[in-house]
Amino acid sequence: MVSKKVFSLIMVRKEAEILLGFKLRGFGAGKWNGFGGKLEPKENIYECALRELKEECGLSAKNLRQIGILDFEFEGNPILLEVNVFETFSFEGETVETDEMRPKWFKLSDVPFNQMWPDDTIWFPYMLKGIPFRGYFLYRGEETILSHKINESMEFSNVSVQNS
Ligand code: 8OG
Repeated sequence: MVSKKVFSLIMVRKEAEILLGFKLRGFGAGKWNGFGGKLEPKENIYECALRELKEECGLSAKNLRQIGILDFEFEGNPILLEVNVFETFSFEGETVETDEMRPKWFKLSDVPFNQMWPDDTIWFPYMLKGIPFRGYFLYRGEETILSHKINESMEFSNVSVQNS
């Protein structure tokens, strides 16, 4: 039987920089990535994104824009992953290193793609141009993309965050 796990991923941005975290443990350890994690029971995907951002790097986002959905399949594994990708340019707090992530701002010209998930090179250009996207990737292990497709998507809805 095929089942699906749902995740959030937030990209925190300034005009010419992006905040990434070096993942210190768990799935994707040793890679730079945005912040996020698995949807918990009784929360929606926006609550999940906000909670994970706060837990992993100490920042509170003041609004979130969903920019994409990525579906992942891993060869030989019946569990599909759905990653809901958000961006924010509006946030509060100071970044802190946690036991899971070491945050660092990168210039957009200096994003360390060779130490990131290989699919990131494919969907970052959509994010940077402000084009919503929907992608599918079939992986062998964590480094090889066997096939993929990516398309422009309809706009997703925007949320402003109250009292956070
Ligand atoms: O809870 P945990 O840290 O294990 O959640 C995994 C995080 O990694 C979650 O934010 C979703 C994200 N993620 C994947 N696959 C990929 C991928 O291929 N590229 C990027 N950029 N992020 C991914 O699970």
